[in-house]
Amino acid sequence: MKARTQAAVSAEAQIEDLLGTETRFREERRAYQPGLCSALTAGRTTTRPLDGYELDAIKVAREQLPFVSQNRLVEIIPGGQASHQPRRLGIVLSGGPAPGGHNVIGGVFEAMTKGHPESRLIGFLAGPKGIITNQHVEVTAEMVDLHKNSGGFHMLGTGRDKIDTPKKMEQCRQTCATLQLDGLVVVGGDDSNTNAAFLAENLREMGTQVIGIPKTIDGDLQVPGLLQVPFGYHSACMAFATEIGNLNSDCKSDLKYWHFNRLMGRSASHIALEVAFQTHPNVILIGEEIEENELTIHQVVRLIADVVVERAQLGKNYGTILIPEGILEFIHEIHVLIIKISYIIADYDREAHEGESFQQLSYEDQVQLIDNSDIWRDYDSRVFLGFPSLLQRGLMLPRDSHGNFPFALVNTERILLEMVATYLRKQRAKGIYKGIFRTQNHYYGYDGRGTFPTCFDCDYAYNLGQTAYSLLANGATGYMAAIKDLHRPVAEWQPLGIPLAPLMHLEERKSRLELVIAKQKVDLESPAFRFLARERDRWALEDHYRFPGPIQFSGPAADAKPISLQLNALG
Ligand code: FBP
Repeated sequence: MKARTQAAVSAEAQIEDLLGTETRFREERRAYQPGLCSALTAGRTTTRPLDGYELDAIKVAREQLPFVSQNRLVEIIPGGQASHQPRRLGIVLSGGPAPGGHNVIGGVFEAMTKGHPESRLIGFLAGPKGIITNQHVEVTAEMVDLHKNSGGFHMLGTGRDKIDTPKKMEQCRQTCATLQLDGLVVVGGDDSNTNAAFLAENLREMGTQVIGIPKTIDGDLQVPGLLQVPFGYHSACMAFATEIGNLNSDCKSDLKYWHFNRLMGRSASHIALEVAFQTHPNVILIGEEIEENELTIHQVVRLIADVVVERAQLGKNYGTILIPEGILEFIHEIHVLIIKISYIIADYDREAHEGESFQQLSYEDQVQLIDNSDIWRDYDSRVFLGFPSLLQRGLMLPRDSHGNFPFALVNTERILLEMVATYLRKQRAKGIYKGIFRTQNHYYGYDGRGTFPTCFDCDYAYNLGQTAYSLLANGATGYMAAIKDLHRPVAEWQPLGIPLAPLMHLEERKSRLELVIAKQKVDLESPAFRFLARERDRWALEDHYRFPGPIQFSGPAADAKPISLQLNALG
């Protein structure tokens, strides 16, 4: 009887082991202790101005952010008298998830409790909305431990709310006053750090300091010479590269398919660039280059089709193609229509009665409304009607709360694939193309955003959290925490406070010019891009595929860093 009970218990334990949510891998990742740069290991730090970089705020930023626009670039060094009284800090995760977010929370938590064990960290739920509506939890050591080195933002959740009205700002002020916060850490991309700058300006008098943290898998939050990449970029790129490497392996084996792969990255093509270095695809589109060369969508289609035709002549009817999801923004005729339609939508929604909106109109009525608009020319209609219907409908999709176009929801890879197929049919009729064009299309985005962070991102995010605390302890507000020299070993990383105001420019959003943090596009003069330009013809025709395999967490490949970052550091 006793033996049977023991057997039942052991079977239960085995079942729990097999079906429980706690995996061995997760347990093992939790045991990893991120490295800390030497400037932060002592605990006590001070800030000092860092000269040699031009960071000037534009006039509108000086007018709208009179206090925080006076900030100067600072570096953090050991020593000093930074006060370590008990602190009450808030933290919010904002925008799309990026691997490493939980380590930012861990970094802030460890630094502040090391500073004073009675310090408290308040985590706002579901993004900025959590501050506006005062939805929060207190972050505990157990929560930090449980989520250490894990992907996603699920400890607190996230959201894309914009703090863009006096009412919402007042609600944030009230929340910070009620919770008696002396500091707030905003983890996010360009839009969230824009929120951070305005919060810093508005919460200053009540004594709540605000620090932003550079996050986005898109890689476009950069400051030349000071911030090479935001956290999350490396992990997402590696997750995508694993998949593309696997497709390289598959298509090279059964020689049958052309794989059209769209990669996330709303605007700039940084992700596609890094994944290209990791995998050596046959075709890679870089939006910034398309813009520079003023290519039309038909020329982009030709660019792909020419490689398909050339490879067919070599008997290769297979290959991999990388398409950045933001590519449409860089094709002039499409970009113009995106801006005009965004303007018309924003205008309509502003004037609409309660409960009505552009999105509630039928597609036919939407097209009619656009056609009737003063800013819509006959030429625009001709361009619009010349697009495949998938693209026409995509252009009408609802913009997000910041007015951004939802590139993630447009099947650009399918649109291009169909246009390439049409073009190849014509080439076949002319006797130019004699190959077989069988295709598969894929989209990699949300999967990579949720991956486990690479060791690089674990370390990086943890150091950013510690840097944010250090800036707060030194009285800073209106700064973005950053780490310089990421291509060097962790111990040599240099923590910084970059003033937010000089990173801002005026951008058309919801039919108005708004002051927002500027996205950094791929620099066509950068060493990384020049290496790509040198190598890609070879990748097009030879099968020079690279198979990076899954993200490595131990062994010699565990300390890998983005290849593009390292190429740029070579100068
Ligand atoms: P962040 O800039 O907030 O980090 O988000 C970037 C991103 O992941 C883009 O790559 C993608 O286009 C977009 O978010 C998708 O947004 P959503 O999560 O709203 O679908």
